[in-house]
Amino acid sequence: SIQLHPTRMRKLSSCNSLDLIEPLVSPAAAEARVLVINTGGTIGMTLHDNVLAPKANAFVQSLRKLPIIHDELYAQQTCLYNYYGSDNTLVLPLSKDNKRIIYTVIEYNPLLDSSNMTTEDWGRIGKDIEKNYENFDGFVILHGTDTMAYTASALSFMCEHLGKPIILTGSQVPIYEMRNDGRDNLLGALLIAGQFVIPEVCLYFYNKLYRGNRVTKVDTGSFNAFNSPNLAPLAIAEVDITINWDTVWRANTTAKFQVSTELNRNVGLLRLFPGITAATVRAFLQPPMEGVVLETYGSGNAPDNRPDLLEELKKATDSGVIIINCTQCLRGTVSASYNTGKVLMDAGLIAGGDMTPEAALSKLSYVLAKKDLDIAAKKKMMSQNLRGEMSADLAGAKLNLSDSRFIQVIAKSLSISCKEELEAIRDALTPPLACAAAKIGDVEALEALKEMGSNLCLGDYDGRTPLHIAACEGHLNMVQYLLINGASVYAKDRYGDTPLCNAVRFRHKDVVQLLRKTGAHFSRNKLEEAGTELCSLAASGDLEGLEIWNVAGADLSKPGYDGQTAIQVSGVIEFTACPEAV
Ligand code: ASN
Repeated sequence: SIQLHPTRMRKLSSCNSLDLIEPLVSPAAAEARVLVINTGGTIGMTLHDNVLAPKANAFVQSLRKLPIIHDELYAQQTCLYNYYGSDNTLVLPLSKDNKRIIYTVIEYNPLLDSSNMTTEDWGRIGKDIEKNYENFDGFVILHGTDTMAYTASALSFMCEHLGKPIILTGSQVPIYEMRNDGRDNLLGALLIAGQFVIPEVCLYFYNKLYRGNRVTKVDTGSFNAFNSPNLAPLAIAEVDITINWDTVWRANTTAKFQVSTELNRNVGLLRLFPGITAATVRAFLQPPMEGVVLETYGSGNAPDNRPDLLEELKKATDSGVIIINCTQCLRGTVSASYNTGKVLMDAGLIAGGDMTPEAALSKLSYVLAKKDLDIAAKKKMMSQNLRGEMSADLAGAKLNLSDSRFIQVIAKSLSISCKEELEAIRDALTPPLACAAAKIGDVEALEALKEMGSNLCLGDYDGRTPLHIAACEGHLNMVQYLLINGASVYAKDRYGDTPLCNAVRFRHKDVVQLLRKTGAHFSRNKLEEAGTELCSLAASGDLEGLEIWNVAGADLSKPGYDGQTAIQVSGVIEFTACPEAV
């Protein structure tokens, strides 16, 4: 808990109303400091000529008169104004948890209707937070509701390695009116920012705290104006303020907080509609466009009978424009369930998961501004979960190990924390996960596992390595990937089988050839015992089987248990020794 600032304690002795201090300032009275940045919005608007517009230099004065928002007596008794040297520092009444939240309001000039916000304004907010980061426990941004979801999303990306709460709020009705939602919203935001270390950019509205990059404005007339369709609120303020700590996002670094104000403005949102012309799409994708969020139908679909459209998209992605596929639906994720979705992936689009278009757009703007990254790295970053803006869809994967998405999801979600326990879980989980990825030939999933530091040579509970599994399934590219990444051709499972034995058993000639090239061979024993098996293949006329054995290095002139060789049994076949076998 934060104690009353010692310097202020000292100053108290020179305060005029010293006689009143004693009962209020006990050493246990914890204080927290919050910086409020008032950027504008309805919360501070008044009517002019019958329309609402921001009113400058009036906000703090009116807060001062609201006892639920400011405790003037405490301020006087503790010399608040003297100490902070200005009258824009106010204090909330004592909270239920015995905390005093002292907040300083800075007001932007001009105050903006949020429809007037630009990326420069986002940068200004970011810089002001950075400048004051160490002096405050939390930050509240007063902002118009119209573009609050965009600002919240953008700030979530711009604020790197964030460790303190930044909460955007505002209102539907000005705080100056009798019935308004501004007071409650401001109060809730201040209480949370001052009392809970939620290291995220959040949005607080109508008793709920949301992750900022998950919200969208859904109502023009209701106090319940925001919705976070794909993520439950981080906190609910009812009788008590209940924080959903399991959902709170944490940066997995020890790096220092910084704000990246570089944003790329050559980005755009394009909403598909039936009958959209290729000319419209072409015009939209013209240079200098660098990143586009394509708002598609349903689970990420577009017409698959419109080669003209698809060609425009493909041309753009080929020339380096990053296009993110996000759904027009309020809730849910894009997935490759339909051919109408697959055609977009084929055209080079990146799946946006369940990101809101606001989050996807500001993420693009942030990622595209990274000068030290090449296009491949930027694309990769766009498909990664940077600040909790997209879900790991565990439910959709139905906890099925043969679903490649599940493996990727596990890999990704395990890598978001740096705790030692998680490393232990990773080490325990990754061998079977790598085997499952090998089974379905999902090289990307294996890459994800490798990136998080997994050893791809480890075997499962039966000692079966990913290479064994890939050899059984005949996934040539997977075998190749594993070999390049250090898998051993000599690994034996609990039955004594090597990947070569497996590839022969399931008759994957190309895999056998590749393993042989890498030095795989049957053991002397196995070669000794092979005669009988070869004879039985010969007896049933199984030429393919014999050929595989031959490629694997078996000697067809080895006699079986009765002294006969496979060649004698079949009578006709002639095999030349496989070149790799020599
Ligand atoms: N037009 C206002 C704004 O976004 C709407 C609001 O704040 N409720 O600034």
